[in-house]
Amino acid sequence: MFDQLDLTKLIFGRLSWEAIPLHDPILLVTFAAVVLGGLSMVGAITYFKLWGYLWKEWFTSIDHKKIGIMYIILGLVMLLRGFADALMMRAQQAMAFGDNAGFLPPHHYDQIFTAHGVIMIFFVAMPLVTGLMNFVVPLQIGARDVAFPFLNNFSFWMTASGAALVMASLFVGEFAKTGWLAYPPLSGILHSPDVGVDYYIWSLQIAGVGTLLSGINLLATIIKMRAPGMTLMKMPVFTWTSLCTNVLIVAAFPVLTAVLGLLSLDRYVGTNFFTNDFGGNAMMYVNLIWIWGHPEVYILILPLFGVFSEVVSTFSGKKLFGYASMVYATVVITILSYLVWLHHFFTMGSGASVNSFFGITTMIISIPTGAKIFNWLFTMYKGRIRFEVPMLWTMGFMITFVIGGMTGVMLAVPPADFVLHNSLFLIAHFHNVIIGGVLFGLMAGITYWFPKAFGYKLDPFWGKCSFWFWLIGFWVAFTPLYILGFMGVTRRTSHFQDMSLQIWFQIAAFGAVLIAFGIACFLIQLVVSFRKRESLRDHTGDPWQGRTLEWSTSSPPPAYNFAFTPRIHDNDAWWDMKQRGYERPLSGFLPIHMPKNTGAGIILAGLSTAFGFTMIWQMWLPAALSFITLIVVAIAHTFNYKRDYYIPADEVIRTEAERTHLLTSHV
Ligand SMILES: [Cu+2]
Repeated sequence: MFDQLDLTKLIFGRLSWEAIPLHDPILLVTFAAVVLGGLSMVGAITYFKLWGYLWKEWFTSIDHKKIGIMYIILGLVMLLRGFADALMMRAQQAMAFGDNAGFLPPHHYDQIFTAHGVIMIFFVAMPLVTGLMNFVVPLQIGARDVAFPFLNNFSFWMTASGAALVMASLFVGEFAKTGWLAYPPLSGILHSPDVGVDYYIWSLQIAGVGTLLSGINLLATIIKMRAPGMTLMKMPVFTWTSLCTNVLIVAAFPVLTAVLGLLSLDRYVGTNFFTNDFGGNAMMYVNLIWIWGHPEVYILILPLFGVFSEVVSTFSGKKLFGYASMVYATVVITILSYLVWLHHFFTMGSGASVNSFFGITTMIISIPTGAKIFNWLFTMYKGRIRFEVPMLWTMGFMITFVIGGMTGVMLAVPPADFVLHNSLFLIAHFHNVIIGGVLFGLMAGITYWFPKAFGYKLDPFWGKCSFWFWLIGFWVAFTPLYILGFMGVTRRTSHFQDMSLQIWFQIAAFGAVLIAFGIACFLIQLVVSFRKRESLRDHTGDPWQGRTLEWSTSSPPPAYNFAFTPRIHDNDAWWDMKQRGYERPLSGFLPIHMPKNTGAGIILAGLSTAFGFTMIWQMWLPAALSFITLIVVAIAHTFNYKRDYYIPADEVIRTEAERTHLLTSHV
């Protein structure tokens, strides 16, 4: 029935040796570097016999603290890749003028700005934000873990799988050349017949499942697993912003899954949802993807608004000003973030009335955001401010983000947007709010909760270096883009004729180098802190005199978080407990019921990666095989009844005694 040719086609599909980019020197060097780096890492792990430890203690862990840390490691690794793309773009744009074509051919440049956007949003910002929420929220609400620990592990590995597919596209085939949102008809099969857009679709679909499941998980956790007494208006602000973020994730990510699903149908089976003919409508894709896209930017920033509230209150030594208005502002932003998506394409020609509606809703969002800024300032007012590193990132955020917000309001005015749409002004604006808001917030949050996770603080000297390089680097890199945008220079251009513009791109490139120093200082900070961990150790569990519940546990907290579920009386639960003269219980401990680690999550995600890869290359037989195996393993896992155990009471007693000794012997 099948001759030799058919069978090879069914097995290997479009995959062939040509898919390996041996012709491209840049990719070849990167390939060699990555293989070398990968091999030495595998070698080191094997040499130090760490595979068993990594598998048992980390890869199969269902502990929210470890999963949170793994998300953050994934985000930081992908930050290096995403930033390498940024450096290449800046270098190309600084040199490609007049006769000089630069070092990146146009199709390679297109892949780089597409990969940069996709990686920074989906595989840097999302994992870092999800990692912070995963680590902190259960500790802040007095819970032992998230609602669905196994699902949490699986969600992480699905996110990592999506990242693996994007990385694979660097060396096998190519990535999309469409921009980070893959607008059709360019992303349709007619204009993008290669595997690039399929890599884009499958990596986001697989990671999207992980994000949606972790959204459901955290939502159920916050709604159902708060300690007694912690009513909604007694929840810490970070937990509130996480709640709203996960509501947005559950409401918005299915739209992304659906629109990418429709695009896949157009590409695989020739439907006409987004084509130029047969009744297709590309603008429907643009509407749908921004109905996800704009809530997405608030999914990213809201948790960091929560971080800033925690940091400002702690380092001002004062209760957060306007707790209730902070909560209401968060809820209002959450609702409004769903009503502004069309500001991304005022130029679609939908008419003055529609544009005015979306312009006004967009401007209104700045009101609750402004309320937050004023609440932080009033918290600092007359506070005893300690300029620790998390507080520096927070103050850098306030200045940078407010300016970014103002340029956002400018773009929300449709006539102004008609001039500035898709110019470098827009690029400067969204980097202004994403770097100034999301990145600065993540750095503040990581530095703030690092001692809780690892038991020692990060070295403040290198922390301050990283902060100042990032802050100055940001303004040096993006101010020229605001100016070039006003001059009408469009985004995504790999070569220029007008020599007078070159100086601005060279300044911007220098700014990017300063940011590179900021990243290097952060990596040095991690290494130096690890080496100096004894002198930086936090013996109190409360290194910053925090106010919320996570600071009541030791650093790092025990696997079960709390031996006794605390009783809550105030949104600053720990502060309130300290005022009430909280005594650590030394007796009455019971065995603690815990879920077991499991390898099912990483195995199912691995099978999903195989399915995605084989679908990208149309290797139908292996695709069918991996899909069937995936289903079989998922069903088999439901029959694994031995999925929990008890920590015996005497082990709890021993752990608590150790920690109480640790906590009290250094008072
Ligand atoms: Cu938007």
